[in-house]
Amino acid sequence: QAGKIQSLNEEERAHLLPLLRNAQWVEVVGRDAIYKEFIFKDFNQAFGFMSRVALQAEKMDHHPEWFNIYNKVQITLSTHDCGGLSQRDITFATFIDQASLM
Ligand code: H2B
Repeated sequence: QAGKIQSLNEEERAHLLPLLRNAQWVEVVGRDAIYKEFIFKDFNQAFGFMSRVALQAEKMDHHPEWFNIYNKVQITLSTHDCGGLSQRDITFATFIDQASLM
């Protein structure tokens, strides 16, 4: 994590955004961020998922904006340090998708 964090360039976006969209992540309108909604069987499953994501967030020093009601978790990812999407968000989104399948 050394050095200044860079927002994704056009080439990286052209490559990565379609992959993210395939995984149900969408671009937030009016903001350089991505969003996905996760639905679980119940609150226990949702909160287990959130616990896994929270531990990883601390490890990465990269934190989600999220909202939970019962079995639903809505997540927005953006990198505040660069004012937009960075590779950290992509890496984190990939982790979050894996954590949602456990
Ligand atoms: N999370 C996210 N999503 N973006 C950041 O830019 C960010 C973060 N920066 N978590 C980290 C913490 C920074 O504020 C601390 C001081 O390392």
